[in-house]
Formats: sequence, structure tokens, C-alpha cells
Amino acid sequence: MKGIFTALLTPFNSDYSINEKALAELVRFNIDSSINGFYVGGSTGECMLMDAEERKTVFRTVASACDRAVDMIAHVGSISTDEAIELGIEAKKLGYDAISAVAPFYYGFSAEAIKKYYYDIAEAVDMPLFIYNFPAGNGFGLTADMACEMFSKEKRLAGIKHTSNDLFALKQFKQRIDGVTVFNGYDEICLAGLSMGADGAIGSTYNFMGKKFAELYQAFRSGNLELAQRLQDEACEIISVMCKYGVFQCEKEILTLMGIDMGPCRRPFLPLVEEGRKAMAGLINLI
Ligand code: MN9
Repeated sequence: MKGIFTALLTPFNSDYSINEKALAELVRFNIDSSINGFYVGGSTGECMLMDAEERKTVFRTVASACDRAVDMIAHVGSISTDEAIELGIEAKKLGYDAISAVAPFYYGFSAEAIKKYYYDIAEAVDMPLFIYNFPAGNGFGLTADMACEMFSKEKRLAGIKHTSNDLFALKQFKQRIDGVTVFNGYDEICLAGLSMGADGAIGSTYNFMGKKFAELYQAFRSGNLELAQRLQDEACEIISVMCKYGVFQCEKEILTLMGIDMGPCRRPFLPLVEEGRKAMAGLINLI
């Protein structure tokens, strides 16, 4: 797997139920934007604010709208190993190409417990598994030593989604683990991640900037650094405004302005303030 993968948002109706129709539209819009794959039901999809049945509904809706046009990775991470396995088994049934999981959080689990969580999921689901390394989100940072040990022990481990500004760690994963696939996780450093050896990038802003990042990826691969840098600069200008008002709320607002009814984020995310809505309306022609 390689290239630009959209970390899909989950559209909600005004009563906060999943808007399956809008989700299918979002999938088709992204395929038309030339992205290479989907990362389904991750942080961007508000997975931690959904129950297991809802997360399965998202997997199902995306699989049917995507219809194998591009690669699909299902995020099954949970604080509970059993729930992660249950979600993984569903993803496998639905024809996903791989699964991914964030490390379990809240209890401050030991490194041994976290390793066992991944081995248990890999064994029970029997699919290529990507570790979702998101230190800022769950207080656990995967080290290169730990990753080397895990990948040598469990052959179903296929890669790492590295959502961290530590690009030296990304480089070490690539240099020390034979055949590992690493995806860069923060869109604002996509080009930097690629230049340090990432095989691709998974991100939330690709929901509406898939075309720009697909072009950036191609430019980088063909050695046109000048164009790749210009595209990254343009994206960073947009992302920096979004960071000010709430990234997911802003992404939903932009896509709604583009014609896909994304609705609100689930509580406790706050609704987008009026000033943020105006800022998004101002950004739309930069996309
Ligand atoms: O999946 C996303 N990570 C999180 C990747 O939301 C935690 C990124 O795409 C960010 O939303 C984006 C803005 O900071 O880079």
C-alpha cells in the first residue's frame, strides 16, 4: 500500500445519528479526487464517540460505496482488546484490505500489555495490521526498539500510521524494520514525512483536499520538489486556519459548503463558531 489515504470523516444528521447517504457521497467524491485509499473509522471518523455497532455501520457503508475501487484500512482500535477483535472480524468479512489499531489508553497500560493487545488482535483477526502511533492522543509513543521487537515476532504486522512530528522515529521505523509500510499522519508535514521515507500519508484534510495531496504525492515521487513544496505551502495555509477553530468541525463545514451534508461533530466537540464558519467560506476558493 502506498500514496494518499483519506482518513474519512463521519457525517452525522442533526440528531447525531450517522448519515449513511452523505458518507457514501463522501466516499465517491474522494475516489473522484484520485486518492489511493481510505482509512475508515479512525480519530477523524470520531470512532471514540461511537459504539461498536455504529462503527460497524460505518465500515459497511464505506465498503459498499467504495466497491473495491481503492484500498481500505479499517481502524478497529479500542480500549478493549475484545472490542477491537470484534471490529476486526467484521472488517475482514466486509472485504477490507487491512486493519489498524490505536494503542489502548486511559489506564496507562504497560508496554507489555500494549504489545499483547496487538498480538491478540493479529492472531484473532488474521489480517495485515497497522499500528496507529498517536502519542499526543493516547499518551503512548511507539519506540523504534519496541516496533522492531513486535514486527519480528508478529508477521501480520504490516505497517505504522505515524501521527507524530517525530520524523526521526519515522526514519528509524523504515531503516530498522524490513519491508515495513509507514504512513505519515499529520497532513501539515506530509511532504516532510515523504522525504524521510514514508510510503504514503493518511489524513483528515484529504477528505476535501485529496486532489491537492494526490498531486503533491505524484510531484514528490517524480522529483518535482518545487511543485510539491508549493502544494504543501498552500495546504498549510488552509490547515493553520482550521487549527484555530477546530479541525474536524472546519472540515465538515467546508465539505458542506462543497455540497456534502456533513452535519455536526458529536459532543463534547463544540459546534463551529460563527467566525469559523465565515473563515471557511473565505477559504473555499483556495481549495
Ligand atoms: O489522521 C489526522 N490526525 C488527527 C490524521 O486528527 C489526530 C490529521 O490528518 C490531522 O487531523 C491534521 C490536522 O492536524 O493533520
